[in-house]
Amino acid sequence: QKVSMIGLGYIGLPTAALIASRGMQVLGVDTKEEVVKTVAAGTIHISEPDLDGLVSKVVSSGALRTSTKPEPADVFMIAVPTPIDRDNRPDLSMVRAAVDSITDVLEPGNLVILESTSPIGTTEGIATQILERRPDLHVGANGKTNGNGQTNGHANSTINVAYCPERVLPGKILTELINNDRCIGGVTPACTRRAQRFYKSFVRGACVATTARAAELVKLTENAYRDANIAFANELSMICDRFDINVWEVIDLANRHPRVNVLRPGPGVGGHCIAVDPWFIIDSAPDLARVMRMSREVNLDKTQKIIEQAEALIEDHPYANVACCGLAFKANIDDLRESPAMEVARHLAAKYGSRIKIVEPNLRRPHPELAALGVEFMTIDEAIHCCEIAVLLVDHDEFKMVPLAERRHLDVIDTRGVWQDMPARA
Ligand code: SAJ
Repeated sequence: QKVSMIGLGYIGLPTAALIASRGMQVLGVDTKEEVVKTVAAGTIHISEPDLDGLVSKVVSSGALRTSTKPEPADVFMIAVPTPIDRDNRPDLSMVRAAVDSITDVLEPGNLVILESTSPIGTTEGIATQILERRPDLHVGANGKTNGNGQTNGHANSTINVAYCPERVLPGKILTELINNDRCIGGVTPACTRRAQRFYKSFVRGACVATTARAAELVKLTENAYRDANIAFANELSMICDRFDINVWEVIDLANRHPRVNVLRPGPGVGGHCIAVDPWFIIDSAPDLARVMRMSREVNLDKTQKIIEQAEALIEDHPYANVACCGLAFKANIDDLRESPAMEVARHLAAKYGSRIKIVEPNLRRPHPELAALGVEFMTIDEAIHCCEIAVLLVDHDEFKMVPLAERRHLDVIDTRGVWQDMPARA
């Protein structure tokens, strides 16, 4: 089979490389010339364990090629960004452009799969968009189909359109791509069956059939559910703060109940999924998605609360240097997207300038985001020695390993509960 992957980002590139390693001919398509050139040279532009070796192997064997323009293929997979705009409304312009780019090369029998996180109805919209420009085609109609998923009557003009969300965790993408269960929803049952057969050729997890609309909502539900659970923990941390109760102890004790599992509070929720996806549901049903909206608001408020706490502590110590420990959106990665830690650091750096020292052990210099902060970047050991205040923003392993004796002198705001052995602040 020939596969065209539209979008060579965090999901598209690993998926393209994995499929290529399973004996399929893959064309990776990206509008960015630089990405196309980087991958064509067998190298990668994102950081993900083991991906460099796999890409280099499939490029040198010829199984993965790249281009800025799609070519005819059997399967077209779309994995482009679906961000939200300033009003928290989904921006589907990249999906629409991707569909436009493949419409002219589509041939009967082709399968078009959307993997990008998308609002309910997007996949049906893709089918409509294609048919508007290609009235010669039909989308796998319900009814009797032959062995190829093609509907009798339109056997020579049928294409299939389906949605199959990615659900992989950054840092474990290659393993999770193979082992995670997938939910697959076609715009018709025939489309679902065709897409299911495709995924079964490289996925070890179950490939469960559903409708396109349900599959779209499944993906959004997973991340909205996690956002709501984190919001509960963050809300609890703010309540504990008001009553001067240790939130980590409360959670630890409450979680001893067999049916309670409170997640961990933090400086807010980051990453390109959990902080974004709930808005897709809220935008579709603003009158009904009340818990989801409130959860988003609580998690955003939590970042502001940490900024206020840090400011109050810094104002109390006018000559103190301040270590901002961690910038990534979660532990042991270098990803700064939507990172609440970055937001706190940016704010403090703008207000207190050279008094702020930044520690992010997972980022190599030079990094444009760091340069933009305009403050000194140092190791955790250096920061601890030159600072009197520490704002711990990410639970990186490097921070967990600092012994109490070395940080006893610090005034700490510990947003992740990593340094709970510190004596209480006066
Ligand atoms: N966080 C907390 N407290 C917790 C757990 C997480 O504050 O107890 C914060 C993290 O620090 C981080 C944010 O939440 O800022 C998100 O981190 P995460 O590890 O929960 O999730 P992501 O964004 O790395 O990946 C999620 C995953 N979704 C779910 O777990 C439901 C992943 O499976 C998805 O594939 C991914 O989103 C995606 O691409 O949608």
